[in-house]
Amino acid sequence: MKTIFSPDQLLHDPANEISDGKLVPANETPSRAEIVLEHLKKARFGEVLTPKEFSLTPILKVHDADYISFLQDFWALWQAEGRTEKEAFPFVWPVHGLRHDIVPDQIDGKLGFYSFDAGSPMGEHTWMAARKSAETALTGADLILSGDNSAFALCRPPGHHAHRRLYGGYCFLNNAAIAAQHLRDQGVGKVTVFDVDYHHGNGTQAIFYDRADVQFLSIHADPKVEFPYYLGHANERGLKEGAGYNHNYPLPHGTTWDMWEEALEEACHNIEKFAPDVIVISLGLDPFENDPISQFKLKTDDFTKIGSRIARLGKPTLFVMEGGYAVGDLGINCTKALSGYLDTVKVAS
Ligand code: OKP
Ligand code: ZN
Repeated sequence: MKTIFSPDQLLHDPANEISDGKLVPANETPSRAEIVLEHLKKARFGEVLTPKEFSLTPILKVHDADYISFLQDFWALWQAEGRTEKEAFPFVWPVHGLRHDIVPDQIDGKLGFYSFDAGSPMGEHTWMAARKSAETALTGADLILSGDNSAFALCRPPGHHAHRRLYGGYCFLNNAAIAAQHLRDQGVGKVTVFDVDYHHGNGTQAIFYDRADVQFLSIHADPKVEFPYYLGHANERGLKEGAGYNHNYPLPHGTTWDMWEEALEEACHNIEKFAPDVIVISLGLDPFENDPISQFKLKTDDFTKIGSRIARLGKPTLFVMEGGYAVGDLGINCTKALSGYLDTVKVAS
């Protein structure tokens, strides 16, 4: 299995995030990607490629043009306003009852207009890193299109919380959605996006909610008690043509492998019924028991089992990295998921 990664993805390097009423050290750091890379190399896992360059076209299939312009222009606007802080946070949002049909000119108005949380620091190089992260996912999709049975897009910053025109949850461009859409546009008939991150993939769900050509499934902490709070309930099943193609498996804090596996089996059953041509896995490693911001209890060897079960679906599979913040264990957990997949594929063929 080839890995795709660009060192430019490390340029987004926030010092702090807002959490629990204060500025705390950022969780979504460049070291996350570095440790994964290090472990994959140590395990002689396979070639590591740098992503190809893409025009903005495949990104604009998923995100609105004005949102992309905002991400591109953000740093210049921030500086033009005379701000000297290295990171920006929104603090006012056009929620219920406020207008969201007029985009403000001023940077604070724009930050709130294009975000859904205050927990996602944006800095000088965020756009560059996010774009490279998306191109990493796109390159992975191209490997699948050219016949590779699997690929690992070492995406960072992550993507699954990003909506068409909203950033949040450390996510700016929805890498998995961009890859899935690219697969469709290059002629793949049906794509499944299966999100195993601890947090609900609200952005991916919203992007494909009214579509029958892209199935979305997510196993995550119950939004009643966990971020992103306002999406990810079991009764969200899709709209219009997409009715029946969205599946959420919210689980309580403290969930261990036994409960997680039950949801995994149900999800796999629904994937088999859908019979996708390609599967995109939003690979979050944060269901891990020692993750600093998560409250599931999966162990390192459980990631092997996840990879193995995914392999038994028997479809070309693109792994796209999402969350996972126990940096010391992230490399091993990620490697276990991918080798669990590969070892099972090898036995089967
Ligand atoms: C991104 B991904 C903790 C604040 C958590 C948002 C978490 C985003 C997770 N006090 N803020 O899904 O791993
Ligand atoms: Zn997560």
